[in-house]
Amino acid sequence: MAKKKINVGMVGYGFMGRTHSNAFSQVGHFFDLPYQPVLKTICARSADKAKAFADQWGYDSSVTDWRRLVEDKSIDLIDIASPNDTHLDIALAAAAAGKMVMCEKPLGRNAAESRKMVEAVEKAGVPNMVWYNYRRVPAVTLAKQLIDEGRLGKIFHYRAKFLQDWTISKDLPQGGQGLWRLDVGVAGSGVTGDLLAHCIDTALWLNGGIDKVSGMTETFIKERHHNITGKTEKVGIDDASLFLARFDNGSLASFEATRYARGHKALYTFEINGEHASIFWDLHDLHRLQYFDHRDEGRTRGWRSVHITDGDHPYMNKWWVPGLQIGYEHTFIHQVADFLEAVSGGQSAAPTFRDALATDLVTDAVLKSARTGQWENAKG
Ligand code: SOE
Repeated sequence: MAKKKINVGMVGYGFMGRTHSNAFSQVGHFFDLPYQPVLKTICARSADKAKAFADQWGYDSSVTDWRRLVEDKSIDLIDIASPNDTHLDIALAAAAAGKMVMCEKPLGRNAAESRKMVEAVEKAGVPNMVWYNYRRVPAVTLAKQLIDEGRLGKIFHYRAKFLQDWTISKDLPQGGQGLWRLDVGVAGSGVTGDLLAHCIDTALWLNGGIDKVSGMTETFIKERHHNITGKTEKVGIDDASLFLARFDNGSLASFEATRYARGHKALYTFEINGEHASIFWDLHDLHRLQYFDHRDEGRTRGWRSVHITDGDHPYMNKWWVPGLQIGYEHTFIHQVADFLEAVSGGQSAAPTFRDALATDLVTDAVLKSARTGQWENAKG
């Protein structure tokens, strides 16, 4: 049976424009879905770059103003993969035009922006989703299944970190393509919104709501050359951000993110300790889930390193044969697959804009706590 086409208008052609475009292109090859995404129009500020991206990825056309996507009646879905300061206006206009909306994380530069976006998509009743892709690493999805089945028992501890090292040089400028993450006006915050947000999204999904946080941030390099203004300017982002948290289920947590951990490129790890069992996961070894179960027979009890490549592991029956790994880009493909499945039932797929607002409320609370030195409410 012919599949119904979903015409995609993509805003942004950077790292995330590529991961999303790849996901839309690949999903129909591996997942049997009622819908087939079509790469219709790419939008980027530079006409040449937009055209080159369209040619490379197979978009039908390119434009330089995202409003053209919103006005285009043939476009069903607008995907926002442009810098954080563009998310709000595009999402509001797309929802008002009745388009489905997907948005790269973090949803807003702060929770106030995210709240407006949630109101817009809910008022319009349009399917929506935010690209917190790590939920769809098969090992992470398996962790969710094990927790939901009660295998860990009561959870005592949640520990997460996301470490990078790419901004240590004081000569690295802020602002502009590739470096807007260092410009607070564009990004909203530093590692809190960029990296901790991933850890928080996963944590809220796996372990439930966060009640209170106590945070600490630091900006190690105070001034940097600004690529747009051409001047040396104060750095407004947090370079490192750490916080303690209490979850609603009574568990205690610690979170850490930094771009100053020399030797680490994208070391996202989490460990969860429960009454009966513990789980550990590491993005650098993403196809493995470490699992310890105290109920195992004592003489052979120990940490198991489960290779998440078998057909009964989440998503893996869509890929190769048991034992063969998949990687980072597949998490985005899984996300599109789940979204299209949800859309066929008139639903959104998680994390929805509302789910992502919950993450932004936590990141806002962490930044506030870092300023006040107090524990802060993480639910707004
Ligand atoms: C930052 O370097 C970054 O690209 C984040 O923006 C992504 O969300 C993360 O997945 C990898 O690191």
